[in-house]
Amino acid sequence: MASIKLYGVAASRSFRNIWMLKELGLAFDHDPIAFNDPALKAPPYTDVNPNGRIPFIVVDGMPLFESLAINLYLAEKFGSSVAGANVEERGQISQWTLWGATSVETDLGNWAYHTMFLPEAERKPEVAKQSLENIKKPLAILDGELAKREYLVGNRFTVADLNVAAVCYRALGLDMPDKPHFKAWLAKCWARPAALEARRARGDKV
Ligand SMILES: N[C@@H](CCC(=O)N[C@@H](CS)C(=O)NCC(=O)O)C(=O)O
Repeated sequence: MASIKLYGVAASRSFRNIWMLKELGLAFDHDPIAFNDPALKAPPYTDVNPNGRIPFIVVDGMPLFESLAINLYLAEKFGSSVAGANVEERGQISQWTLWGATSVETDLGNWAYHTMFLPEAERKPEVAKQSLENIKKPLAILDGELAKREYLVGNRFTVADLNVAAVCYRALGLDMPDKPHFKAWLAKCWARPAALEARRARGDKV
């Protein structure tokens, strides 16, 4: 059995990896260090992740950071239908993962920060408005693709769906009647038992 230790409180991007670990049915140790814990910026943590950020993971002695890369690795290492079945599927899985990270994550995060997370005095309505405007186009593209197929790659749930749905977590709270295929896909991904476990780990009442 592999030795797996995940670092990072569940109420952070670490919950993406908790979802994947649960999806794969893997047992793991968990150090729930918080993103604002000063210990994260010093050894021994920086010996494993020099960025001083969470999440990171150590699998059989091999350290890895970047939440979405960790999920790609876990899917490959531990097999199952969530991994790409061939090099074409692996290419498409990388494509969607990088697309999520570059086309959606920053704007959706800024929208959430400036509508929910920052203290009210620090929220900038113009940033929230512009961020929401920016994500309309990529989410419309996703909606269009999901009108043609049930899942992003290979007609089954894969790590591509997991990574993009995880990046789109905050969109669960957005009302988007003009993007029905995206909404239905997002709800379906997040209704998976492993996804619900990950949300409960971060305190969501689901
Ligand atoms: N692209 C990285 C982002 C990592 C990241 O920024 N993590 C946040 C928590 S969700 C963090 O550790 N913030 C603390 C800091 O930046 O000092 C990933 O997906 O893992």
